Amino acid sequence: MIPLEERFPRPSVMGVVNVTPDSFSDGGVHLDPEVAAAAARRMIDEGAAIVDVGGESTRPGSAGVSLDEELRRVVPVLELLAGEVPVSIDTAKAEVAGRAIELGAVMVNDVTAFRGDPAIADVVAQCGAYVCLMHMQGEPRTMQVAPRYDDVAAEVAAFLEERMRLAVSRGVPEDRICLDPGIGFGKTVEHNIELLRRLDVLLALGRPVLVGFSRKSSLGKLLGDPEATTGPLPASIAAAVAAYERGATILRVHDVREHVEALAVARALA
Ligand code: HH2
Repeated sequence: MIPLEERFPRPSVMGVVNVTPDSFSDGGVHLDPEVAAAAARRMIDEGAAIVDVGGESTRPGSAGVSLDEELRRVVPVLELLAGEVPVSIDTAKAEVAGRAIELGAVMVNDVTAFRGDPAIADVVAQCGAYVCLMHMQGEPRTMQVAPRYDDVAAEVAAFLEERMRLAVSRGVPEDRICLDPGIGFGKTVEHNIELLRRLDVLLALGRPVLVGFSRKSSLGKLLGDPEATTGPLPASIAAAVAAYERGATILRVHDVREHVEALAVARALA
């Protein structure tokens, strides 16, 4: 298996396909497996390097779903994609990750960085998948109540370094790992901004960085609405281009075509 940085050169776009009724920006849109699979294929046609299929919302306040329900949502989509499309499975459950890899997924995107279900490390190691390890302070149900850090960039980097060491000790080769600051996961607007400004602190860990700022509420708040729960497309594109220019490799986005076009120009001008 080639290193992640060769398989996903900078910048690569990851398209988001949430097979959920309650995701913060696209809940219910892709609940029908046919619709979800068609969206995934369209995203690849539009230039995404990979699509991230998820059956559990991690929006602020969400409580999680059962294993059976998560499998019921994502398995039909993966069956329809039939291994013809590069897929990342957005899950914290070992069983979902294993089933998804059997059905052709090449990456496991675990927003708990192997804390939710430690057995997921063995699945990733044994099946030879790529993995994204993400930082989150707290858990989705409560993470936005009062996020607090002394030095957000240093603390996020220390956490990701520890999780990466653990993954390697469990048999996951380092060159299959990418790291994610977890924009909006137990972070205020200011924390998210600082993480992007100081992305070099994460890059110093030596692994490709994935950033998911697309549609997140911090963007709407930055534009002046303190009650915003989402952010608009132009703001998402600006954040993705800024993240790319600061060194991010994979940009996780909902609106693939627009981001691919913006990043192609940013790359040409870099
Ligand atoms: N953000 C979300 C979900 N998964 N995974 C990674 N690695 N990085 C992220 O920033 C990230 C993620 C939240 O976005 P979305 O999937 O659109 O919403 P929801 O969790 O409500 O389904």
